[in-house]
Amino acid sequence: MGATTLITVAPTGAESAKADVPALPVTLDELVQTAKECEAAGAAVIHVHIRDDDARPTLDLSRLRDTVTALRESTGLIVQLSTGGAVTDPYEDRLRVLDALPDMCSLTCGTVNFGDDVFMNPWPFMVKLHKRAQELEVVPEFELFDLGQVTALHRLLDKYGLPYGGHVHCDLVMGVPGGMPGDARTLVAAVEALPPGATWSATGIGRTSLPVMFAALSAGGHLRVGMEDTVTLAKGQPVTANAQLVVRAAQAATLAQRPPMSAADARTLLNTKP
Ligand code: KMH
Ligand code: ZN
Repeated sequence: MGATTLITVAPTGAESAKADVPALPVTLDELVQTAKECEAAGAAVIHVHIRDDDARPTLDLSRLRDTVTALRESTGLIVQLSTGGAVTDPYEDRLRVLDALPDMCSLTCGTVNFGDDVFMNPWPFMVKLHKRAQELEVVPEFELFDLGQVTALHRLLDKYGLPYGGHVHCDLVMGVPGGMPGDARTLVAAVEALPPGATWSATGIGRTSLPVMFAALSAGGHLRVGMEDTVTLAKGQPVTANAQLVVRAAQAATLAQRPPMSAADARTLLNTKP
């Protein structure tokens, strides 16, 4: 098998309002439909934030459980629940997300300014998430918004050991106002600092989406795309379906001679629970 590219789709996020972005999938039906389209377009992992009946971000456990079940019934995608939630979510709710027993969870490796807000991830919370994910056999994706967070990841692994499955997978989240910029030289610096043997994807927020995608492909990385991270294809051209972003990523990966990885191969790479 030749080299392939793991594509993660992050279809919803917690930041955009449905009223502003009508194509955002916010109901379970919309999410499942999006997931099917994105799987057909080449995604292997889905990074999930859910909404309540008023389309506001929620970490309601029973909704999360229903979401995991529905995505597993309708797709072969690896289901990754966000433990980041919205910037206003309390730590206990974010930790409880793991009780929905997804295949994967996000685990951000430090606090970062997040536009006008602060995304809080203090060390004791990181440790709690890491230990709970080990206990429940959920594979974390370590989210890195800044170079200092790479150092925190090393410290976490040194002190508390490898995650469930024994493999370290990271996602560089670039271009957040307050985090590392979305450019090639920063991407290379972050990748060079990762733990040996780690695999990684990268995503660029907003207008850094394409530069980060091309930098990641040329540096041998994987890709994350989706309306959580960008809601336009180009200036003045709104995304009308997440699958458009996945199709574009799959085309770029194929052009780079590393076509999309199947979900089955991604399960083997990430060592998610069978
Ligand atoms: N919504 C952001 C505050 C994650 O999913 O783990 C955090 C976020 C990261 O989206
Ligand atoms: Zn997220």
